[in-house]
Amino acid sequence: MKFRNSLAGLALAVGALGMMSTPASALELKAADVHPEGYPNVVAMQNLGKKLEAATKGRLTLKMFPGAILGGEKEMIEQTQVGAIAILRTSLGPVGPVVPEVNVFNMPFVFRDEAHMRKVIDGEIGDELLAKITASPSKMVALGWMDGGTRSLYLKKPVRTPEDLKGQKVRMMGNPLFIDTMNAMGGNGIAMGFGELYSALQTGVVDGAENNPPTYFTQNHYSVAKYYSLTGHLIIPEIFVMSKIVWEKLSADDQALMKKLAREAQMEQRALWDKKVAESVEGLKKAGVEFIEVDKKPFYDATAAVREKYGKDYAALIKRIEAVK
Ligand code: BDP
Repeated sequence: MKFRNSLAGLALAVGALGMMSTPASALELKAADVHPEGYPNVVAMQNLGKKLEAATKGRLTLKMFPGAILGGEKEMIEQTQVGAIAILRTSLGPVGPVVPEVNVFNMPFVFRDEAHMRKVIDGEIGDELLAKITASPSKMVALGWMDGGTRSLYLKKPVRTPEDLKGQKVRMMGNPLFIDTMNAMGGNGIAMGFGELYSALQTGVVDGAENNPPTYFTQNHYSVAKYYSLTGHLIIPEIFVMSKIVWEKLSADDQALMKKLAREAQMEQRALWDKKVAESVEGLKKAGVEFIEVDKKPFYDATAAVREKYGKDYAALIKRIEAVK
């Protein structure tokens, strides 16, 4: 008894003196993103980390691994599932093969525009989808959404109609839904990791790709494919998830704190995103990229079978998405 009391007393004294610089429960969370330092998603996540550190007095910290140093999104999802990555920011695209229900958000032209997408992810449908990911066997806890803007085509030649895509090899993210989308739009969809894309464009392994203005700009893809055809065929939200293995190590209070900070990060990224889109469009124009207005209707019509194929099991959910005004 005496011994225990003196140990407790010692622990108290050491704690009060602030000498326990690394308490046993300290945890460094490894976070990852394919985008480079300075990109809105990366900045929002780093700021979440700073707030987390402040709120827990350094007990929980976040270490960011940007620029795909831990691999492409498919590989990073796998690392998150086994707990090697604690927090991952990823497009919803490569999550589709792991949690099929999220493919509803990955379908071509499922959102009318970005404002529609934002209303959906901010509201109850967005919450429900995050909960579905968390409840699935994916071993990921979905914390929040991020903005991924609108994806349009960029090729080495102007594309105005589905006919212009004939024979063109276009890189898509790794999800059969996107290959079907590109094939339906008239081209040949090629699944390829993000990291391989620049050299594939340069060497002509592919003729083009599709993405939002910030990615097209920051990855320098415009220097090897300068015709940006504004098809707007995909408006894919992005998510950030935590490894369930790591999540379960957190106390209920820490989990609640993470959820609160996640919502703040979602809103912060959005403000940064809008700025980044404007800067990117300006930078692309300055660099001589040709922005081509296209009639979206033929692309919308051409992809009806894709929405039918991937949406047929989720008809009620799609109706609810459409009803969000
Ligand atoms: C970007 C997304 C990123 C994807 C990338 C891609 O932000 O998550 O990895 O597209 O096309 O817009 O692979």
